[in-house]
Amino acid sequence: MTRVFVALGANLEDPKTQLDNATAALSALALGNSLKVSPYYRSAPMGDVVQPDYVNAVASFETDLAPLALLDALQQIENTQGRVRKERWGPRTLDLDLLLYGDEIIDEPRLKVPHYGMKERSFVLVPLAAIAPDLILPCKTPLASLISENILAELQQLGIDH
Ligand code: A4P
Ligand code: MG
Repeated sequence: MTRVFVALGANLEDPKTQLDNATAALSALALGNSLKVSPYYRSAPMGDVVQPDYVNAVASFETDLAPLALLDALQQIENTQGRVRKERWGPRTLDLDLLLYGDEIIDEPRLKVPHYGMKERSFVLVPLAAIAPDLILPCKTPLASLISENILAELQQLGIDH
């Protein structure tokens, strides 16, 4: 049994309903009542594609599925909710990214875990902290320090003379 974390994102066709439907589908994958879902957050689109704002969240649950079987299940949920894969970083009805699979580091053609973008994305880190504030990543970095680093990266510190 492994605790996993999944990022949810949607920016087409009533994103909030997409996330409601996705969390209902994830609860069917979760062992017992292990599912936790963060609040939903509105975020400006990352990247250069002009597209609507996103609604983002993070869910966590325990599973007996192996990593690739879990990826298959997540992609099945995306497909059921009308996901059409077109341009990279383009708009989507639902994106489910596997952020963490326990403490495992996975490097396979179809699956890289931890998810490559998670450490730089406030719309992932903040919902993650809402359900797992004390989380430590497999690289041993505490989630809380990643959030501080992200905030600092967005602010430019001036010199000390003032
Ligand atoms: N793949 C490898 N590792 C993973 C993993 N850990 N989880 C492979 C899920 N999939 C993984 O993904 C492409 C392939 O990545 C999959 O077939 C799988 O085998 P995809 O979901 O088909 O394509 P994508 O989502 O367009 O690409 P990608 O790189 O996942 O996009 P991102 O990085 O997820 O960016 N702005 C805001 N504010 N909020 C967002 O949620 N999301 C994106 C998408 C852009 N801008 C955004 C947001
Ligand atoms: Mg994706």
